[in-house]
Amino acid sequence: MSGMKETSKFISLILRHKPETIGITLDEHGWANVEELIEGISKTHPIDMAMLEQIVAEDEKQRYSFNEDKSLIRANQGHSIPVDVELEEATPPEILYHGTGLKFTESIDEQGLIPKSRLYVHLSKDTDTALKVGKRHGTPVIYRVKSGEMHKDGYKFFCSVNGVWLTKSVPVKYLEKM
Ligand code: HQG
Repeated sequence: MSGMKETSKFISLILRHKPETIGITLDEHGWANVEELIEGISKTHPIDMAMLEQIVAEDEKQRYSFNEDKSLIRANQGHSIPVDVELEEATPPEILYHGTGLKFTESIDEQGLIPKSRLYVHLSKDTDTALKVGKRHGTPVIYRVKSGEMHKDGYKFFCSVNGVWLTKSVPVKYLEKM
């Protein structure tokens, strides 16, 4: 991994899962203080404001956002710690996709999709993205999610500012293995 890629991965860990690793905290909306973040990260990873700005701007999934004056930064989604990133509730497309690993399918076919360590189940707009997500867990399997029907039945959906669809859980009856 290049220096910058590794620093970016570390930032994701801090802003989504373990801010305590560098002795910082996130506020209720998931914001970290940029100065504190840079100071904490720089103890183990190369980072300065210019590099942080580049990471935020060039991240291929647009994982992070600054506030207006760039004094605060947060991850747009993907958290395991309970923060409210002010997700926008939205009407999902009729079908969304979920990529997972073959090893999880027996359990999913029994229980449906649950968020596991994260706050939400992550859903993808297209099968290409779902395939990439699934490959992170070994042999990929894609489920088609009847999100339109779920929404009609009263389930809430959110779309993060970087375009990831999120929902609390998906019962088996809305799932179809592809
Ligand atoms: C599975 C990455 C057993 C679920 C990606 C998944 C995504 C079950 C795994 C984002 C289950 C959790 C999230 C059940 C769900 N029984 N297993 N009942 N229900 N699972 O990593 O969706 O690069 O927490 O299928 O691109 O893989 O980090 O979630 O396989 O958008 O920005 O439990 O993370 O984005 O794994 O990935 P994860 P995910 P970043």
